[in-house]
Amino acid sequence: MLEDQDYPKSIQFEVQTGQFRPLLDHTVRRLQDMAGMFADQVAVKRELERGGRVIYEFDSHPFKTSHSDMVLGVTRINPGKVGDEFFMTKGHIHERDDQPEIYHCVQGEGYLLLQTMGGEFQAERWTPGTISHIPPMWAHRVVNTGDRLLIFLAVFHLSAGHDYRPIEEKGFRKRVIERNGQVIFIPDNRWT
Ligand code: M6P
Ligand code: ZN
Repeated sequence: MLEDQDYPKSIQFEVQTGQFRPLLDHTVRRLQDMAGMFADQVAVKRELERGGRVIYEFDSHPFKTSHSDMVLGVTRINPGKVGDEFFMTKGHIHERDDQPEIYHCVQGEGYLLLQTMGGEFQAERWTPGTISHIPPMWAHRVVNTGDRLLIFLAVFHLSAGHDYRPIEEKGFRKRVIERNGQVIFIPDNRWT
């Protein structure tokens, strides 16, 4: 006998707003939630005194069954910078070492940064329609380098788990900043 949760289900995704219906789980990340992740701490302090902006929001919709649980996520990163560094997600690596993920850029432009624990680094350029496979054991962060909202979908297994510590401690090898109107990558000095 199948249980209720084991029947196929569909939800609705609205491309323009980047929102699901029904919405089960919503998280807002403001500058104060990730203040240590930006290089320019003078700019961080100045921003926080003014209240701190919302950097990004994400919604997740777990499809739970009695056997295996997938999650659909959508993240909306605001356009903006802290100092000269573009708004980005905190970034994480999966707790389980056998768990990949797929990201799909729906709107906006930027980069997906990927990194192994051994320090291998890769950046994928994103435009609307880019779909990236994140293999197991690669940490991942998305940076919005455009002037509009960057919206991306994520598909992963609920059991993957989120480990934020390695990124909180050492960041990614490269930061994405604006210099003279250009988007450039500069090394994070914790890696040199
Ligand atoms: C995507 C998925 C989620 C993740 C979210 C925000 O929707 O990868 O699992 O939580 O982005 O990213 P982070 O957890 O790095 O803040
Ligand atoms: Zn992930």
